[in-house]
Amino acid sequence: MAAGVWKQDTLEGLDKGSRVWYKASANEWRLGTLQSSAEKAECSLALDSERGEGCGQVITVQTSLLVPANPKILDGVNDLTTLSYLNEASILHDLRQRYGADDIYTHAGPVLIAINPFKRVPLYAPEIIQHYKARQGSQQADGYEPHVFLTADKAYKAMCTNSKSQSLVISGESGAGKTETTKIAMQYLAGLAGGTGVEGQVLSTNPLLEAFGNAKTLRNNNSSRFGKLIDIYFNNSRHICGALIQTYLLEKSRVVHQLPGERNYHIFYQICRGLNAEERQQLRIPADTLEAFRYLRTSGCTSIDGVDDGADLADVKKAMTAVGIAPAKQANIFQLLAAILWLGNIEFDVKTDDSVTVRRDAPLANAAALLQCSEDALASALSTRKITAGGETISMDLKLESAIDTRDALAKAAYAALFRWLVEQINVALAVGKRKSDTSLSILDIYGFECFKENSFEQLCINYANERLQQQFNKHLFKLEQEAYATEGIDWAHVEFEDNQECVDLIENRPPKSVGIISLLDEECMFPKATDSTFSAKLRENLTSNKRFSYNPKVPTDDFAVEHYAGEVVYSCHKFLDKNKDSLSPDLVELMETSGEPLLQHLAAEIAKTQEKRGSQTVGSRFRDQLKDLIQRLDQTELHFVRCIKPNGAQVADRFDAPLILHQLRCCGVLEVTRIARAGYPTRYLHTHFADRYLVLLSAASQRKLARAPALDVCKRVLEEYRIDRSMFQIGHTKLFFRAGVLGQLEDTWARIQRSVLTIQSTYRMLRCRR
Ligand code: AOV
Ligand code: MG
Repeated sequence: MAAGVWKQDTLEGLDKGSRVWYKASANEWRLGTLQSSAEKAECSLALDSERGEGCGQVITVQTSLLVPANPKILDGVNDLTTLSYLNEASILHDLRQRYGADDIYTHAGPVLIAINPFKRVPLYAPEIIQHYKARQGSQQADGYEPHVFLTADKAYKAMCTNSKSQSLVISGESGAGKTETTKIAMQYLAGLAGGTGVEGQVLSTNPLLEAFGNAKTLRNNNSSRFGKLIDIYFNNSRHICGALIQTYLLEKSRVVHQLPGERNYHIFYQICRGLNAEERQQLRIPADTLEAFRYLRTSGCTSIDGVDDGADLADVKKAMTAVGIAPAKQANIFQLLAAILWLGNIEFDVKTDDSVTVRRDAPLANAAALLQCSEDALASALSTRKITAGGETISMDLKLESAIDTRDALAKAAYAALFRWLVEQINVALAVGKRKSDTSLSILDIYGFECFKENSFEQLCINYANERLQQQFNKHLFKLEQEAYATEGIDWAHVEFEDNQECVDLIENRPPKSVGIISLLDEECMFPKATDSTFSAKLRENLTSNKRFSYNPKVPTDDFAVEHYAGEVVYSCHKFLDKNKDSLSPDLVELMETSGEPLLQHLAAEIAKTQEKRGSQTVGSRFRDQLKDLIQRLDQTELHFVRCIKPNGAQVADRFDAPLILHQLRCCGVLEVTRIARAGYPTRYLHTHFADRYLVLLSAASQRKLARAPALDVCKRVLEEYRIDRSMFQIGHTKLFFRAGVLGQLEDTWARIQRSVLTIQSTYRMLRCRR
């Protein structure tokens, strides 16, 4: 066994008086002091009086439920790899201590852990930015407290030094703090590499995209309902010169429906509350009540504690102006939003033959006026569908459910198109100096893993995205690392990690290799007679052999369950087919195209173009392709991982819900990452590079002797002359592997020699000049 790492986490050598953690229940650890030796199956333990009930109590416990605790001196260390004993209880204890002191950031080796404080913490002042900005070199991070600033700084400086693109991959479950962390990182980069003015525009994208793409969910009052990758570009002098935003699958069903207690997209409430009387009148928005609108009313929640929607509108308008959306265009946008709200209020009357007519009242009149189309055209687009059969086009009356779906489809399509258009506008504005630069720093902020009482197609997509990211995390921090040791023949105790390949396969496998949820869904979407129930039956028929898939045969529903890396989620198949097809009837596109409103007309043209481009590709398979692209792009960069942790489900400050946190730490592999980092050898050199670089450090005699020797001999001699401890390095077939921090002494000496060489050279030049 290499490095003796695992031994340290056993009870070996612990005796009476040793501090230990006792596993009191599945998720609860209690600190105590051994009152007897830990050699027998049971031992006596005095529970620590600092915490919990039963203070000072002495109990008899099973020895198998104990793990060693760290000495007090290690309480609250800022890198988990420095703990002497590495076990869940110790990691949790460390994070608890730090969180209690508002030290929300902690290193787990190469990964930054960020615990959401749910309150303002004094960690982001300009002086603190200055402090990190002053950090020298791309490697040296000693003496700096863990911080997103530090992680962003490392990425930036690595980019400057190696001219290699970097990415910050920020993950964590819904409400864990990804979006805030992204903004903090962007704020740091703007402070570090601003100056061109573009950085202000880059920052402005945040309030804008949040207004249109974030909403209150049961997990997070400001939940991102789209994924976002922002590439920030730098010019030759390494200042921000442009950016490019790519977004992923906006949850558009939210425009027409939200779970009780959730809200629609922020922007709707912002315009209702923030526009002045005159603007509201023009948009036909009633003065006092959002309850007038079905799309805002039915969830029973229209406000968020501590949020002033009206005031936020001012920021959104400012942000729009900053990215070049002029006030006239802004008015168009608001008009379209108001139209969507009125669309939602349109009612249908059912005739005796079950078909419907559109009720001719205020909602229809208002929606038509705002969309700038005739009431008749709108009514007919919502209540009939043209079908072509045998070369003849006939108009068919819709039944109530189809008419409602059509109305909602129009609202969703218009909103989604508006969102895409906004992103486009932002990208045009930010493309300023983009092409002049070859390296970028990208930040990924997607929707976090989520599990509600009811989960649908959207949750499957969101959780699938998280599953892919978890896989990438595993690959970079476990697989590649350990494979490198294996191919180099390094003595290494393999660290097991939770591989989620099976779950990724379950979702994305496709024929001919196999089938997965998306491919089966696509297949069903091609059958005209298929329903959500036939889809559910198909899943059960084909996927039961995958351990990650299950369903409850006793309950007569179309539900199925997926065991995700972060826990089991039960999905309802309801509307899966429709959401995957996402078809928009040509009648609706035509209606939009004939609108007198220029923005809507433009959006209609875009919708038509996109539909043509996508052909029959479904939402699910497009999303799968997008994720594949995303992962490939990230893989080409140097990755920096930030793991956000949600400390409690109530979204409140100063509450450390240990079981919840432990669950997240377990799911995302923090314990294993720390183990690998601690046991690992993060610094590597090819034999030849090491020999070339450090030959000059050898004594003159050794240098002469080894002038023509193989590189490895030089390496060995350097290690020997500098007395590098045998436990601190390993020699691989082509590379040397060092533990963190070992090369400091060699590098210092090397730098000193370089300086004296330079001094000698310049003195020599000076003397020559004088002569
Ligand atoms: P998320 O992005 O991870 O969830 P957010 O970044 O929106 O989560 O964070 C949720 C809330 O936590 C924010 O609105 C803040 O109130 C608070 N918060 C997070 N980080 C900080 C911080 N560093 N300082 C102070 N407050 C913070 V989701 O988008 O739902 O997956 O889909
Ligand atoms: Mg978010």
